Amino acid sequence: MDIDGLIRRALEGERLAIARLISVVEGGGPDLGRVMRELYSHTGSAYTIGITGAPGAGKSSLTERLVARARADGHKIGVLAIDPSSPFSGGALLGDRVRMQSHATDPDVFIRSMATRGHLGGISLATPEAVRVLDASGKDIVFIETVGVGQAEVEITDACDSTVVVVNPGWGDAVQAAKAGLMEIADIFVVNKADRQGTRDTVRELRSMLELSNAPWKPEIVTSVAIKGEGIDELWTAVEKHRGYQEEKGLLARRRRRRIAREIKSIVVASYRQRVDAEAVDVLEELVEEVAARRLDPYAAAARIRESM
Ligand SMILES: Nc1nc2c(ncn2[C@@H]2O[C@H](COP(=O)(O)OP(=O)(O)O)[C@@H](O)[C@H]2O)c(=O)[nH]1
Ligand SMILES: [Mg+2]
Repeated sequence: MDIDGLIRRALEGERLAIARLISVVEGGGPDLGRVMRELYSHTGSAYTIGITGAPGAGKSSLTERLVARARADGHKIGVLAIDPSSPFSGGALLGDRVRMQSHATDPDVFIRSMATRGHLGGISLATPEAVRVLDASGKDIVFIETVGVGQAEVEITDACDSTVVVVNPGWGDAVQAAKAGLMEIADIFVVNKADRQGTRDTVRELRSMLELSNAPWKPEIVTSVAIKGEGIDELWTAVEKHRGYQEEKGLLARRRRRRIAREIKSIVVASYRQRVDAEAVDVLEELVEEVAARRLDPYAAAARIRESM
């Protein structure tokens, strides 16, 4: 199937075409620029919700419930489960896929686990591109599940319209979330596995940490038992409230502009890296000799490469 055909069919919402375009995005191949050019004018209606937290916190279970909740309101849904730690495995998230199977026959739910195969900009560039494919294909809510450890992961979550941070009851979970840098990016906290002991302590702990912040939006704290579907309505309401707040105050537009700026810069950096890798090979070898022999310092060598490009 040629790219134009794929794009046309993806715009009509056809699953197979959507899946294949996301693969194009993951691969970061030569068609990427064209795909983005064709799709971009069809995007802008999807609202993205990041779900992040430690492995096993219940992100997938919550996402599955949220999908059902959002479907009840008639939303069309995309789900991206990001697993940057295993770049070559589609299989790592098999468990997730099995769990998400309750939506498998719903044509208005598209679920996909993602890894960066060859994408130069890494997962932090591939993810917004995949979101655009879903957006252009008519999905108006996109959930992005990612493990909240590591810089790339936090970056991805930070690039969503609303960010939900999942923690579990138990001494120190809130502290761990804070250490991972999740305190700053959380718009909503959910203490999942509230069927376990210590839920109230964790809520209290989160609340006292949040008191230190003087940001205008005070993140809501919700409790849930994802496996029983408890707390899902409250969580969804909290997300919608955050969305409403941002839209009302003009914050969503500002957040998206910041994100666009960051994305453009990442694309430039990625393309420079590609050029340096491709074009500087020969001259690099010579320069290494010069630098090793102390005839040139590394900064001067870098300047020569820049001039030669
Ligand atoms: N007791 C309890 N277990 C849960 C709850 N939510 C999820 N789990 C279980 O926790 C495990 C990890 O859940 P999963 O959704 O895969 O977490 P993820 O790694 O964050 O995506 C699974 O065995 C779930 O069945 C909950 O509210 N209570
Ligand atoms: Mg998961």
